[in-house]
Amino acid sequence: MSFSKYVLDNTNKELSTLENKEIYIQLLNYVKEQADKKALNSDKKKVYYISAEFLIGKLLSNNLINLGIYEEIEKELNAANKRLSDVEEAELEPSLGNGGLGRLASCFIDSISSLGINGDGVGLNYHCGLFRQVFVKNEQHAEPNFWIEDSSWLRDTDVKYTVPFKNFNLTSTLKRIDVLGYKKDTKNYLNLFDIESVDSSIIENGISFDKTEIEKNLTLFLYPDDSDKNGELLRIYQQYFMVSNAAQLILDEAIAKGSNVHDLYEYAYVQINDTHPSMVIPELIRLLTEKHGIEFEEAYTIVQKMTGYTNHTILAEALEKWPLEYLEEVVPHLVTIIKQLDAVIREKYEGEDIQIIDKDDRVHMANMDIHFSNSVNGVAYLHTEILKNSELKHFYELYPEKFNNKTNGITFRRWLEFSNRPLAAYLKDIIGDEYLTDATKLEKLLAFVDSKEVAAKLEEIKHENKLVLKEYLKETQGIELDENSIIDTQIKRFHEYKRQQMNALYVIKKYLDIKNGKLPERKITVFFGGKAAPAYIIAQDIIHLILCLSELINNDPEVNKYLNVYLVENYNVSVAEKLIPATDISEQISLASKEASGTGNMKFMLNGALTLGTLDGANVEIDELVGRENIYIFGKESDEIIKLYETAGYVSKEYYEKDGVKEVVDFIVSDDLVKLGNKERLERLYNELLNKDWFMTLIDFEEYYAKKEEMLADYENRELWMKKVIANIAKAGFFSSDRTIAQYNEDIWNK
Ligand code: RUG
Repeated sequence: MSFSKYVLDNTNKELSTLENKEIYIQLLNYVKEQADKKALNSDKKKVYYISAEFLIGKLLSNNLINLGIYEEIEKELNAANKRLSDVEEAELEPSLGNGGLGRLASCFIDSISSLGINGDGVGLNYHCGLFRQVFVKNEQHAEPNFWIEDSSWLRDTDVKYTVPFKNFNLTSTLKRIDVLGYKKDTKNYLNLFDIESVDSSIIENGISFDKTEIEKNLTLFLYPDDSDKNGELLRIYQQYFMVSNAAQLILDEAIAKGSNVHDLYEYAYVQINDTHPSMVIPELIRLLTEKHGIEFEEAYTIVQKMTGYTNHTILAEALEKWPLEYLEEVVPHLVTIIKQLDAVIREKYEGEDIQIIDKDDRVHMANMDIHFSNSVNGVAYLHTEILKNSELKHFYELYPEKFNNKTNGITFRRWLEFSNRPLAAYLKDIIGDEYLTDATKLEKLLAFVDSKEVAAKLEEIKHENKLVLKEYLKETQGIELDENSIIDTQIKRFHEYKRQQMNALYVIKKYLDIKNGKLPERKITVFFGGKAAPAYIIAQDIIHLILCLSELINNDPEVNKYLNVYLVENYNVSVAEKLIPATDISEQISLASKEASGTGNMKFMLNGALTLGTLDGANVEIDELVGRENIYIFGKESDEIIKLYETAGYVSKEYYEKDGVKEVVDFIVSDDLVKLGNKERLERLYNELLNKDWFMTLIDFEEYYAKKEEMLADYENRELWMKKVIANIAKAGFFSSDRTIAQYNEDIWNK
């Protein structure tokens, strides 16, 4: 039935008479009905991708594309004088994720479904999710981000479990979102556990609330503040709730399919995404022993065969280590199991750094994962090598067979087919549409590297995307973009290792250059986007610096003809979908060795932006694929950086003293800037850069500035630039998450 007919039958109204929000709700129901006709994937073995976050983005268009009805719906809407892009605006973006980790999980469930693999996501249904970012007086403020509406993609189920905590039990409810594969007859689910007693009225100003009221706060926020003990306890409550539900679901589904539990590993595989779901290991063992009467040794052997751990970082602070006494306060029944697992390892292996419980009675979640799973993977080639050769060296020596690399990927359905429709359409014209299911087919584009016609058309598309971004930013953020400027974008969580502060120093240098009469050939617009964790002070200070710079520069008539700087508010998937297709320069400037992979780098390259980056994470693979002539690499390499950390050999002052660096860093505390901002914040950041600079901002600054200048000069050679653009798009196929998932499926889930 056509959509207009569906609308008429359901509302007695013509499509043309409905408001965009009403059309959105009709489309939501229409899609759900189509989804109801699809069977679930049903292979004997099912994959459970457990993750604290799923940064799924809006689902309407993604689902229309995957159902293969996007164009048809667009046509019907146009005929009724409506625009699908306006209807898309009526959907609130789900707030279930934070950054790359959560977006990866979302690309993965899309690819799992698109490849027809039986595999679900499992997580929590946070009502306010990650905070909404607002800027007040050039500072970040956090507000709750309510995103669940009466009509939503969430579906109720009657699945309920009892989750036991030390002092009380909680009953869960399960909500589900359909995960439709690309043009598939089958589907999977994203399972999101929740509690009925959640109560957002306990939120006071901003995002603070009573952290001890677990029955009311458990599923309010993703990553609630954990800077005090109650915050850490709440995280443990959340994590255990997530994995206990997951474990019960896994067992129920396997038993329903005929498992006798001794063979559970033939029915289920659990991918542990980072350490947040690590307690699934002891929880499964607990259920197997206590509920199903299996001996402890057999239980952990079963669990070992059916779990794999993905590491996403080498930063020690992100590898969770829970104090045993906190676990005792929340889940004493799990502590018994964890101690038994610790004893098994202590009996077998010496060496403090590989033990599960350390001498300070902290439980190293990653260590438990590595011992009691059968696969440990990094997320890019370099990252996995660093894990094997340095961070997890002792484990690699024990279990070389467990270690493997799975370079991240992105789904091209969302990051090309939806977010860059003009490019996707043009690619189909010249190389066909096979790239949607076999991304390596993008290489056919290499035949057009020297084509002036293709170059001209791609330039036209970039300009068109800049105009779309311009309209969007004007409406949503009040930003006036100059569509004729070069767009240089750094969008990612705020963290010192990602070095947004180095980019801010570049902006200062450019500002000073312009003031001194050294004018850029063409106007540059620098975009930043991202949130800083509310307890991460220096990251907030970096945001403050950028907002002050933005105010100073954008209001200076001498400068704003040549340079604009914006930090978009509340950066999210929807903003990324507009920014990426319009960008020329992709900033991937982390301190080498620290960015596990990055996935924004892949999205930009696919959308025809050139990378300005260090040899870090997946940049290394981009460099190899496109060749050094098609990428702008600068900075110290990972080996050198790792050595500097080992020898404490970096002294930021030595770099600060160099010509041209001092005046740029000093500008942070100049009168010009301080009068726009908060002196304490700017001084703290300045002192941090001078006296500590743990993530070595200054070590690469000069090279970074020079490389960016080279890039801006190259941009003026349009023929040369467009050749590089074409080469980048053509080589992006490797980074399809379909490839990544096919590798997980073959090497880990069905080994
Ligand atoms: O920082 C990493 C990114 O490099 C990576 O691309 C992404 C997906 O693998 O995961 C990010 N990440 C790591 N997010 N959180 C963590 C540590 O908890």
